[in-house]
Amino acid sequence: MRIFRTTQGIVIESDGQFFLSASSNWDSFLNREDLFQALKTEIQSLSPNGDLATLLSKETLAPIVSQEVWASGVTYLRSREARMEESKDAGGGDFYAKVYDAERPELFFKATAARTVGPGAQVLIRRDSKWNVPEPELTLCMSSSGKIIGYTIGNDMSSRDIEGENPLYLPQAKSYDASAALGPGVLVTEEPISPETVISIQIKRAGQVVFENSIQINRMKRQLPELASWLFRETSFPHGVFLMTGTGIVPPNEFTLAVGDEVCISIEGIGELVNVVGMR
Ligand code: DO4
Ligand code: MG
Repeated sequence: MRIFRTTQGIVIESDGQFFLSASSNWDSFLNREDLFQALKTEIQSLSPNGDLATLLSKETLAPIVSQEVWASGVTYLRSREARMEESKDAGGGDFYAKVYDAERPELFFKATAARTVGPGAQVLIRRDSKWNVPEPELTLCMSSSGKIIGYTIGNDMSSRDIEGENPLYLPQAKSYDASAALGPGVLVTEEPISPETVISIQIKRAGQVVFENSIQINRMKRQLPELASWLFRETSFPHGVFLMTGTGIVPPNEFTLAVGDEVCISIEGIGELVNVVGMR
């Protein structure tokens, strides 16, 4: 099942049928340990409405209201390699090798809802950066009790020159207005997502594909419940939280995003998150 936050209310999709939920409060709707069962029960009392499919293509909002967005880093070998290369002049490369092998993962605060955009909205690159990339990441949706209740697509927009200059600049490289995109909806499953699930990204410039790649989530060094349980150590999330799980796809070093690029990230079972790159 998938759930979508839209301008017209909360839409539940089940087996290709669309239902408008009776609930209008995203925070309380989402933050339920038994979300899958609750959705199954709710749709029994609702009538399917085919018009909602059309609504979804234009009116879907980021699936976030009061939740925070956190992110994991250096969870795939490709991310470890890329960070070590970009920070070699700063002598920071060693940190990335160490965190890849350490028991404690890298976890960082990424964004509030106000700095997160949804499908179709602009993601921004910083004016003071010359090297920017999208990071396509499977994103966990977790309840306040720490349970993984669903999955969405995340784009952890990153300024590689700022991050590479000094690891202490990470918050500036990662967290700024419209630096995070989430959506389109949240996939809610009874069983954990399959490790064979593929994440793909395609970047188009003036209609031409300038970068594309894919990876399976089983290439991740860490387990999803492991990342989830580290996040909840000594930290509470009264409305639940989104956790980006790191990127396994980094474009070659000569690639940087440009204003007007279209970034399309897809994850099997969840859908497609499309955003255009802008600058203020
Ligand atoms: O350590 C820097 C950030 C890593 C990250 O965002 C990733 O691996 O996805
Ligand atoms: Mg990332």
